Amino acid sequence: MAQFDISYSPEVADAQANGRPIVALESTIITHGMPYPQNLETARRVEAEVRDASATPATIAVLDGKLHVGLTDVELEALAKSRDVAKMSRADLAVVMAQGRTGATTVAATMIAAHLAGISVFATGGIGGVHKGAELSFDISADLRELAHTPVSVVAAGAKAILDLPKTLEVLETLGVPVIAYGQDDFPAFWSRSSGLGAPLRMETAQEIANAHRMRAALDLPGGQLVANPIPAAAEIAAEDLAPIIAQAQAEADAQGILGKDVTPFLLGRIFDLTDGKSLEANIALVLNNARLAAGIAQELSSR
Ligand code: PSU
Ligand code: MN
Repeated sequence: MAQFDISYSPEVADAQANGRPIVALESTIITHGMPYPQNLETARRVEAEVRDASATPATIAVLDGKLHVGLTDVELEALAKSRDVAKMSRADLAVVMAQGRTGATTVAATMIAAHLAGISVFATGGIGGVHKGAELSFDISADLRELAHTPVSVVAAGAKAILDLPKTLEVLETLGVPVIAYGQDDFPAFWSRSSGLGAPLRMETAQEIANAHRMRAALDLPGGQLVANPIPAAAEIAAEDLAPIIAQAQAEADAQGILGKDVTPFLLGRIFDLTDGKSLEANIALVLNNARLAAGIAQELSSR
């Protein structure tokens, strides 16, 4: 039998020993979602935001084959600077570990690791979803199936507007994933507060979200919840300003034959260039906002 140990950071081990709230954080956003040095700066700020909200951050990654739940600052910096890090979803996690390689976790792989570590709440930017043209490419993120499978509540600013959002919501419904908009009726679209689509569910407080998380477990239903937290108004980019930029980035991806795992990082990188970095500022603001709400949910879950 293959064996593995989880390597916990001292901070996370301490929180676990004392039953304090913990928020899982992904690492693909660091290695594939943002350029250096903003990726490192953001990762540190997100961790600080979780601490300020009285919870403990657990950034998750595989370093030289070892699954880490919580990174030291030295490890975080090394990861943010490294070049050939694998982007790991459910399919890749065991392979990268068995081969002793280094990999960053997507939403799907972060959920798996968080659950193994007994962590119920996870904050990120945006989840993967159904890509535009999926009826031909079949490109549907493994994040969606993971939400149906693994009991972690994921706080995200909706799904990126580079995706086909109506199809993403349909697949989530088919998979039985609760999609809960926080404090508004509309499903948010990452850089913009509204996608123009209604969210299936709405909640106003972290406590309600925690209660629904517990009730799902009590009913023995597999899977987690998607908590869709709109970007703060001051940081949003209007959907109509972004639409032509997204269309251009998508056209370039198609023309260059970008496929599979490379699609999301390619589109994010082009949108960063085409907005002169404005998309990144919005991205940072929304991740911080999600970290705060996730810490509140983690508080509520640990207070019983
Ligand atoms: N959100 C971001 N930047 C990212 C991602 C999300 O702001 O880089 C990553 C997440 O790790 C997500 C992944 O799980 O993109 C989805 O990739 P794919 O579409 O290949 O499943
Ligand atoms: Mn994909």
